[in-house]
Parts: sequence; C-alpha cells; structure tokens
Amino acid sequence: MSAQRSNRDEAPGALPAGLGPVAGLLPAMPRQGGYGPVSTRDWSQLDYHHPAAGWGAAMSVGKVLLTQGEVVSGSLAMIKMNHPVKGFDCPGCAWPDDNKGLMLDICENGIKHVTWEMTRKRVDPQFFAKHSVTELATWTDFELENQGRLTYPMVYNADTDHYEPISWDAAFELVAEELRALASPNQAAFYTSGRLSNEATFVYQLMVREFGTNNLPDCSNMCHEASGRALQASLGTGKGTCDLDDWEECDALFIMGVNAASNAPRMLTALSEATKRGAAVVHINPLVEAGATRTIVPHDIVDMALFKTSSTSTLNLQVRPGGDLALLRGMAKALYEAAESDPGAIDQDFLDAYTSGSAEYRELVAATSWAELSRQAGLGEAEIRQAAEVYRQSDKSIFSWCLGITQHEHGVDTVREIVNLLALRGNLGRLGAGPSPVRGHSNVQGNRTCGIDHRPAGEFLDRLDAVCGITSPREPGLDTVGIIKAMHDDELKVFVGLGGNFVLAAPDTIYTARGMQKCELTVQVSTKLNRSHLVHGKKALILPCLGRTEEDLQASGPQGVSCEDAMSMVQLSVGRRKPASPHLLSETAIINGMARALLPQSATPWESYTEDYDAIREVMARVLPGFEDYNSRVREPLGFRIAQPPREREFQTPSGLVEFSQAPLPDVIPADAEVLVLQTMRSHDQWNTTIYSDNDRYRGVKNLRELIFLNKADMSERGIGQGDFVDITATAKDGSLRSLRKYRALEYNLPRGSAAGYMPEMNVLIGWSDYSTQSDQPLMKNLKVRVVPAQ
Ligand SMILES: Nc1nc2c(c(=O)[nH]1)N[C@H]1C(S)=C(S)[C@@H](COP(=O)(O)OP(=O)(O)OC[C@H]3O[C@@H](n4cnc5c(=O)[nH]c(N)nc54)[C@H](O)[C@@H]3O)O[C@H]1N2
Ligand SMILES: Nc1nc2c(c(=O)[nH]1)N[C@H]1C(S)=C(S)[C@@H](COP(=O)(O)OP(=O)(O)OC[C@H]3O[C@@H](n4cnc5c(=O)[nH]c(N)nc54)[C@H](O)[C@@H]3O)O[C@H]1N2
Ligand SMILES: [Mo]
Repeated sequence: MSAQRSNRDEAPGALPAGLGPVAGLLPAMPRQGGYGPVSTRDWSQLDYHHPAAGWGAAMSVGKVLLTQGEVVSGSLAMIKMNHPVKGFDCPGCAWPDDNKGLMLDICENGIKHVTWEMTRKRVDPQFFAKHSVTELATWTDFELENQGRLTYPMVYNADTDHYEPISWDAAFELVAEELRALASPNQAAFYTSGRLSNEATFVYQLMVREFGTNNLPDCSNMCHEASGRALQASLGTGKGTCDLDDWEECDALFIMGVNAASNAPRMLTALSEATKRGAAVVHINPLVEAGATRTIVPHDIVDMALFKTSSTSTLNLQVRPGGDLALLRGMAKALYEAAESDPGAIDQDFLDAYTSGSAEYRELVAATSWAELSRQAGLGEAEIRQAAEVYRQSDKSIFSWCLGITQHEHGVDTVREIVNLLALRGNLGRLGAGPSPVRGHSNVQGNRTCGIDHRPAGEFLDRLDAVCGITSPREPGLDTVGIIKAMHDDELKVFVGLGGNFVLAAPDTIYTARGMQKCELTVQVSTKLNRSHLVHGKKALILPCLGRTEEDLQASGPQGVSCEDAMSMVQLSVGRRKPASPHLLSETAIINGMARALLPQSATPWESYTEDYDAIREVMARVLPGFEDYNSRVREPLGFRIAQPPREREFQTPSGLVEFSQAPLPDVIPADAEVLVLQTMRSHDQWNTTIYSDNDRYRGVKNLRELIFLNKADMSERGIGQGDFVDITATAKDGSLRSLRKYRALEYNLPRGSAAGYMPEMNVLIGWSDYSTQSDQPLMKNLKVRVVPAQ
C-alpha cells in the first residue's frame, strides 16, 4: 500500500468532529491540555532516585483507589486477583502469575487497572440524555473514562446528537441489518483489543468467518506482529518458548526494548531474583529505565517497609533507536572471534543437528565491519564485546523483548537475529534458555491462539470448517492499517470493536477518525466511555459488557473464562463481583446475540454457547491443537501450558530445522543530521489510551504529558532550553508532513539524535502508511522528526 498524502497542516476547523482536545495539533487551536486531567499546577521534572516499585507505587495505588471510591472492595479484590482456582486473572498485562507458593503476585499497575474497572461511578442513559455527543467531544479523554462504567446499550440518534437507550435485541438486529446490507462481508471489520477471553474470541472469529470474511484486525497488529512472523519463520511457532521455570534457571537475561517497571512490573520480581542468584542481566534500551537499575520486589511488603532494594542489572547499553540488529550481529561477530580460541563459544553440535543456514550467516557476519556495526548500534565496539562476553560466559541465556524491538521497520529481522544468536550457543529447546517476548494485553496471545488472525493458516481453517460445519473464506483479511485505508477508499463500511479504543490507539489519529466517520455503522463493545464512541459512523452503537472481575451468570450457572499469558499458560478466570449494572451482558453473550441475528440459518448452537461456556470449550478442544481435554485441564488449579514444540527441539519450519536469517544490516541513521528519531511510549501512569494521571513517576515528571524528551546537546544545538515550547514536524515515508505545536522540551538521558514522547497524543504524527513492510506494524518507535523552538 502506498499513498500520496498532503501536508498535514490543515486549516483550523478541519479537525474531524468528536476528536476533541488534541493538544497543540493545529496552529490556531486554543491550547486545551492533553489527555489526562488538565492541571493548572506547574509541571516539574526531577531526577528519580528511588528504586522501582516500593512505597511510591503504594501511594500511587492509594490515589487511584480513592478517586474511584473503592478503598475497601478494591483491597478485597486484590486478594482474589491471580488467586489459583478461586480468583480472576488480572486484566492488566500478560506477564504470567507466579503460583509457586505465592498467592499474591500483584503489582501497582494491576491494582490500578482492576480498580479502574471496579469504580462506583456510572454512565447511564440519563448521562447521555444530559450530554450531547458534540459536548462530550470537548471533554478530555481522562474526563470521558473517569465518568465510570457504561450501564446500558445505547444507539446514536443523529437528529438529537445524543446517544439513546436501545434494547439488546434491537441493537443486535441493527448490527445484523447493516451487515446483511453490505455488498460483501469484506466490507466489515471486526477489531479485537487483547482482553477478550479465549471463549469469546473463539465465538467471535467463528461468527466472522461464518459470515464470510477474515477482516480480523487486532491490537497485536500494533505490538507483536513482528515477533509472531519472525518466530514462525525461524522456529515454526508464533510465540516465545520460555516459561517462568526458564526465567528461574537462566544464567543471563538480555532485556531489550521494554520498560519493565511500568509495563510489566511483575517482571521486576524475576529480574531481582535473577540478580540475587548471580545471573547476569543486560538491559538494552536507548533510555535507562527505572527497572534497569534497582528495584523493590513488588509483592515484598517487608522489603518495602525497610526500603531494601535489590540490583537488577549487570550492564546497561543505550543502543541507538533501531540499532539492536547491529548490536546483536556484533555480539555474534565477537562470538565467532572467541571461538577461534574457545571452541565452546559456539555450539557447533547444535548448529549441525538442528539448524539450517548457519554457514551463510557466519559469512555475512564476517563481512560486516566492526566500524559499521558500532556506528549502527550507536555503541562502542568494547561495549558490544562486553555484552557478547556476558553471553559467552553464560550457559543458559534468555532474550526478552517488547515494543522497542518490534515497532520498527526492521522488527522482523531483529527478532530473527535474536534467534540466530540464541541458536549459536544452543540456547533453544532447553531449560533456562530461549526467546521470551513480553506480550501486552492480558489475553493478546490467547486471541491469536484462538483464531484472531487476518492471515489464518489453511490447516486451522480446515479444522474449523470440519468441526463447526462452516465454509471459511480463504482470502486473507485486512489488518489495522489495512482497515483504516479501506475506510477511506469506501471499501469498508462497518466497524465492530470488541474492546479497545481504536481511534486513539491507531496511527494517524485524524486520518483514522475521518475513516471511522465514513462508516455506515460503528459498534463498540466497551466497559468505559472513550473517544471511539464520539468519533463514530453514521449509525453507532455502544454495547456495555461485564468486566473480568464481575460475575457472569448464565442459564447453567456462573461462568468462568480462560486466558493465555505470555508464557502459554492457560487458566480459568472467574469474576465474583456484582456486575456494574443489571443490563450488562458478557462479551460472549453479546457476540452470540449478534451472530444469532446475523446468521438466522446458522447451524451453530449460539444459544447453547451462551448458556454454558463448557459447550464452547468442547468445540475449541476439537479445533485448536493443544486444547485437548480443555474443560478438565483448564480447571486444574494452575491451569495448563499449551505445548510448545520448539521447547522440545521440534521445529515445525518447512525444513524441520531452526532457520537462520541473513538480513542485510539496515541503515538506521537519518541522512539529515537535523532529523531526530522519535519513539512514542507509555508513561508510568497510563494503560495504553487510558490515562490515570499526568505524572510519569520513574521519569521524574509531574503534571505534564505534552512533552518531548531530548538529549541536552540536541537541545542546545537547536537553541532549545529546558521546558521551552517546541514544534515537532514528522516526515512520513511518503513525504507528507504532520505537526504538533507547543510541546515542552525536557532534557533526558537518551542517545543523541533520538527523542521520546507519549502515545496516544503523538499518534497524530504517525502517517497511516508509515508501517513496516516486514510486519505491517506502524512505526511507532521510529518517527523522523524535526524539532524547533515554537513559532
Ligand atoms: N502499566 C501499563 N502496562 C502495560 C501497558 C500500559 O499501557 N500500561 N501496555 C501493555 C501493552 S498493550 C504492551 S504491548 C506492553 C508495552 O510495553 P513496552 O514495550 O515496555 O512499552 P513502551 O512504553 O512503548 O516502551 C517501549 C520501551 O522500548 C524502548 N525502546 C524504544 N526504541 C527502542 C529501540 O530502538 N531499541 C531498544 N532496545 N529499545 C527501544 C523504550 O525506551 C521503552 O523503554 O505493555 C503492556 N503493559
Ligand atoms: N504511538 C503509539 N501508538 C500505540 C502504541 C505505541 O506504543 N505507540 N502501542 C500500540 C499497542 S501495543 C496497543 S496494544 C494498542 C492498544 O489499543 P487498544 O487495545 O485498542 O486500546 P486500550 O487503550 O487498551 O483500550 C481501552 C478501552 O478498552 C475498553 N475496555 C477495558 N476493559 C474492557 C473489557 O474487559 N472488555 C471490553 N470489551 N472493553 C474493555 C474500555 O472502554 C477502554 O476505554 O495501542 C497501540 N498504539
Ligand atoms: Mo500492546
């Protein structure tokens, strides 16, 4: 896909309706603050000297509990969270639960997340009667979500500009009518945000395929698409192969492109335990993030009281953005050199028995000079050699990574280079070693396993068809960037979102908003009010659903749902709380209701699926490999692990071997010295598009999100002082420009030539067509920008 797009500096007033206060976007727009509570207090930036987690975390949690009026029941819910058998799975991140004698492995952000869902505040039909959509569009995103839980299905009335109540049956009928009116099922898209349970996922994709399309975009098109494609090509699996046992056994951990303290806080426990046992931990990140130095184990109340910290690093390498592939290749080069005097440096037996292409890889590495590797990595040769030495001296190594690796042009090549390096020392398919991507949403991995895939494998569709008696479409569907384009080209007319906040999460906010507004119908299944309800199609529905903490009572009794964590563990999650409103339906029931209305001739027993989720799991057991005996295994106290063939050295690639990749070394240095490489990331106090506050504790920032972190030398070269207003202009691959005005420049310890700021505010800078040709992932960590003092 390529497109010529015009300059983004459009006249004021051209902002799509519903977008509301997108701070500083247009030159003549009044400055209205960003997402998050608009504060009149002064912002500040201090050095953060305290360890990650600990009492700062406890205080921050306390504030969220207070604002949501949930101090008592919030605390009780935490005790149930991640509790084997009786509890519910934390709806936060996908880090696995530590169930070895530790009932509570909770973290600050998990608690905030749960409390946010359990708020006492409600958005009911009276609320919508009082506030028009045009009015709501002027509210900040924090204000929208902070109104509390949605309670009743609502439909947009264009005559009054209000959302009005609608019965569930009428809502399902409206969806069915609009879908049936399409010229082709491919004119509809069905988005998933990664919280949807396995059971709901399975019926969702079944409905969509029975209807006749593979248009199943999901949030992982924006996070780990690159990891999935790379691991599939190299190892024959789309996932990491490690579990917590491996983390407990390894001698070295390489942590690449993840902000663990904020985004996977329970990883801090694993990091600190690893260092305590003497394992080496190498952090590879342009920023030295909080969890990369010292931490307090999140669950360790005694350590918190004594302020006892533990170290979490051996080595910190501040790599150039996108320079990871060069660093990894440099490590391989050092290993080959070391092998001349230490035959143990390379595991030749493993290479001979289990891999293909290692000789070619060796030649490629030999042909790349140290000077070029060091320049592209943005690190000295000595630093690269130091990392290689840690790797050489470790018997068992794990490489773990997240968005800092995947949201780049060469994300697939970089993940494959990680596997190359692991293979060189036989670190595949044995205890304490292997690739271990950090997944995002709590069930994003389960979504893929259970069929959310716009490019499904033929064998999966064959089994689905055979077991469910349908005829699935074989044509690949559209992904996230694909549907945005299709909306503009009038090829996509209905958008259904199972969770999430597509308008803000997707790249190119304005372009995405315009696309959504061109749709005939947009349907959002949600728990909280968000921007995607206000930037809607000609017709629009808000369908409120139960949250994971709430009791899901169906005809056969209370239901549990299952999720798969980042280490392939599948567990049952049972909510116990009274639902936020008696009118809520479970996601599974909503999907089955839509399916029944849409597919009246269907032989699929949608009603039975709603009455008893065991009936869904029964079918899943027959369709999905590794799900045999699903109903009994999921009820085992700690759930079960889906078999990972590469863990047993069974590589399901075409050759049956680990496939070495031979990617050319990418040039990641902008030709023009004025151009900075900007990454968009999360603050400590947010969950994707949900902003809890304007603070970013570990980076020392208070009351400010409309900021750009810059290197001191880059600032002075541009005549920019600490806290000055700057204008940021991004140049997309197609040459089009997008700007943000009056952001504050803050000095930060990051490599020269790089910059950082927050998603989702900065998504307006990402051209929709700026995605990797390897993974189709938007380049959210690699924007080419110019930063100048504000005009
Ligand atoms: N509290 C909280 N937890 C979350 C989320 C949340 O929003 N809030 N989101 C969840 C989701 S959906 C996801 S996908 C994950 C995201 O988890 P992360 O990947 O940690 O998310 P980001 O905040 O985008 O941080 C990216 C990190 O990569 C680094 N980085 C950027 N560019 C490069 C590079 O070129 N090379 C290297 N080596 N590093 C680089 C950045 O400095 C930063 O530390 O977290 C999940 N957990
Ligand atoms: N620039 C930039 N953009 C990014 C990223 C980046 O690093 N940089 N990261 C990308 C990544 S990794 C991801 S995963 C996406 C996130 O994209 P999404 O998953 O689409 O966004 P979220 O902010 O997680 O969605 C929040 C909304 O989900 C709804 N919700 C919460 N709980 C539930 C539930 O239990 N059920 C249902 N049905 N709805 C619920 C609420 O209404 C809430 O408003 O953003 C992507 N966008
Ligand atoms: Mo994600």
